[in-house]
Amino acid sequence: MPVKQERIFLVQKGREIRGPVAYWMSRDQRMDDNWALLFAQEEALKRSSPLIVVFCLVQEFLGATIRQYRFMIEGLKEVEKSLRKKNICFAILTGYPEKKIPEFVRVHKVSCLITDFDPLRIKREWKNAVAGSIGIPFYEVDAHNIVPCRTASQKQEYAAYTFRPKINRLMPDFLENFPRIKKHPFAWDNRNITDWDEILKALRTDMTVPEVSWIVPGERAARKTFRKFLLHGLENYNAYRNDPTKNAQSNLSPYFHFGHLSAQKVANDILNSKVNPLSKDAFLEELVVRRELSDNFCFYNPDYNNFNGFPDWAKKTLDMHRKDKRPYIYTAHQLENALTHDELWNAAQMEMVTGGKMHGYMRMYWAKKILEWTESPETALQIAIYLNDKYELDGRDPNGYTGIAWSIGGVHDRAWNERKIFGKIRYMSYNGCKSKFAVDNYIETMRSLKRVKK
Ligand code: FAD
Ligand code: FO1
Repeated sequence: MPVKQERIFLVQKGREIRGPVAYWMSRDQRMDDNWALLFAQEEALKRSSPLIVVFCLVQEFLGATIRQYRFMIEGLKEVEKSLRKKNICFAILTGYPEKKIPEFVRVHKVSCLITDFDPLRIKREWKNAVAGSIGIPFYEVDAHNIVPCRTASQKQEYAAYTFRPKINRLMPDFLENFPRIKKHPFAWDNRNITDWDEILKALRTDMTVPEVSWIVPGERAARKTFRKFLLHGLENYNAYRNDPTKNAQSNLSPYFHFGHLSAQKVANDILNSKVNPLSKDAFLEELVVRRELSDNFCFYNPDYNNFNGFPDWAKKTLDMHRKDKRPYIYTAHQLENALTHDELWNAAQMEMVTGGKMHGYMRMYWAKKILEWTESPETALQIAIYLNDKYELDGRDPNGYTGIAWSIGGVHDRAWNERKIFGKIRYMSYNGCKSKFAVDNYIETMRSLKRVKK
């Protein structure tokens, strides 16, 4: 069953030559359930050519540290092993993709280049630069969204309620089962196995943020985590998902972020499960509507990570309250080290710094307080993004830029009753949290976490 046309975007036509087909893997770092890889194999079989998967490792990526690089590299090692069993070569390049990918295409006479869809600015710059330097057909395949981003909507959606009907109408058509990757009949003779120790040693990334041990990277561990959640966690998701004292979230976001797991595969399995419909709907609302709405926002709004990206009503109301007195003002350093007067906020910051994953409910409170305790919305945005991208395993992701823009700039939200500093941006309070969950237990738990050795 061929990959659906709507998932494939022709970046540039190019001219046909003989040679291997290459999948430039970036966002979807997995072998199974990956439309970009499946399309690349279709193209290679059509040309009776070898199939290569190439990954270009950059030394710096949106503030990532050894915590995220280690997680990613462990996942890539597993991809290389799985591909080798299918007679598909995995090549890792180190350096700038704008240079390294065209060089790879030229040296190995690649006949067709495929990459995966990603709305982030940096990725679109990489792709435009590569397209300008190669003369062969170049495709981009949306392997991240169930409904391809360009198909779901041709414009920035106002909110989940405008996006949801479009997704729900299109989803049945796109929720197909994945064919398996075939053992590839044409071998590529330039095989060399990656020296991963060398790769890790050569990394020039921030080594001060410790790796985490509560989650195992890679496709296999992702599937195992999902199966366990499906069997034991999903049932109570609706009841407890907003309670940070209960471990009721799926913990799948690091796997979705690095592409170790297909959201489409997860959605299919959930729809076929016998779990209580309330939890199924609640989870799919997040996994499909909210997650794919984030790609919509980052794809259609070039200002997804700055004040200009906020809706007009939000910019107006925040502007009107710029001069409001701020009872508390904290520096980035004080916030990073959880040195505020608010023990609940400090606990959330510690959860992120030590564990690399803050509870979803706390992320809203956390970001909104940064708006309240800094001198301007621009400073708040900059600090929230900096901390989120430095410490979260799932950071540097459209979900993050959108989640922060929702919290600070009312993106996908509506106006609420006006108040100091926030204007009509939705407010969240310590007492509001107290009415929802056992705040003291959460604070206690985070206090007991070892402090990150500076
Ligand atoms: P679950 O509750 O189990 O949800 C399952 C999946 O649904 C998630 O993995 C995610 O893919 C999707 N999802 C859930 N909530 C949201 C949401 N609000 N928006 C979009 N998709 C969602 N998510 C990230 O992936 N990376 C980030 O850097 C990130 N930063 C955020 C910052 C702020 C200020 C806010 C308010 C939200 C942020 N989110 C981010 C969204 C959400 O908080 C996380 O996706 C979620 O907590 C991840 O944990 P989970 O996989 O256990 O979630
Ligand atoms: N993608 C790449 O193609 N090359 C990289 O070296 C790379 C590093 C990296 C580090 C941390 C991180 O969170 C993401 C990273 N990514 C890299 C991109 C990632 O795979 C995702 O595509 C995007 O971040 C999600 O949109």
